[in-house]
Amino acid sequence: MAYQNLLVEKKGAVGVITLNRPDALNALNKALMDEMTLALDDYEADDDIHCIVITGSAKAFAAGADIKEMQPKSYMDVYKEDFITANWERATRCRKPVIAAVAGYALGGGCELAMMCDFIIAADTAKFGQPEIKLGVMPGAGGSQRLTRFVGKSKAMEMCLTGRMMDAAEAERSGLVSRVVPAGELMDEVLKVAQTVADMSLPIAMMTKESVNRAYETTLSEGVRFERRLFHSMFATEDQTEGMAAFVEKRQPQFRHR
Ligand code: CO8
Repeated sequence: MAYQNLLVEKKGAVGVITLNRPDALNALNKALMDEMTLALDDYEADDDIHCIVITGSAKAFAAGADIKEMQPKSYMDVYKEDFITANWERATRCRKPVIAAVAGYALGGGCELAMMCDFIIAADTAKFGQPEIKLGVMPGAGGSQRLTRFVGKSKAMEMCLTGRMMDAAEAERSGLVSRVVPAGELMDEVLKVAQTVADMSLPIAMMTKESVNRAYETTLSEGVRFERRLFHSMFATEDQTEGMAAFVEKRQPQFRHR
């Protein structure tokens, strides 16, 4: 399917989605987010895709929600249309692993979108921020919650109250991104990582992300119980049989994703 605001490309078992509104630094408008929903639906339904990458341009992953689109809206508009929730959280409902590859600005809704992914790999040019307060609003797509869980209260509070940006090194130190790579190598590195994930058993990877995500939703003892039940269920998969047999037989596993 051809999109107006995205580029989609399959690289083996990795489905790449590139935000593509260069004139607006990939500002996230309704049309783009509607397309993102469709693209994620497509990759989720595609048995050949085992991992998804969301990325932007060298200058901007995304400079936030589209301010020009938001500006004329009234309270009644945003309340009635339940602005944001309709399609903004699609990335959080992905069952397949999703990696954000961030170069340049990831601000406001852009930072929030990156944080909805399973992990973030950043170029050394990346800049993260929740500058909404400068517009007379606050984060609205999970930023005040997810940023706080990533970097802790003090830093999240400072960023949300001042709108200051965090560079890639600070983002890595604070646990917002899994690692930082030179800008010119971002996509090569991310695709390598994505391919590594894609080579694992897909159902096991899906259960693993479900379990890690559970850590954000529940108590430690319930999370550990949830993990154990999923762990037990893995012994009903062909891929567990194959993975352990391959280790014992000193060969590479041939996962069949079932
Ligand atoms: N929305 C709309 N257009 C944008 C946005 C944006 N968020 N960001 C940049 N643009 C446009 C600019 O207006 C400009 O367009 P034009 O050429 O037509 O004037 C073009 O992109 C290039 O931008 P700049 O000339 O400003 O580029 P600079 O390199 O000088 O500056 C910055 C880059 C610092 C990133 C600057 O563009 C900026 O501050 N952008 C706004 C950042 C921001 O405030 N983001 C938060 C937005 S609010 C938000 O995200 C709320 C999320 C809640 C969820 C919403 C769900 C729908």
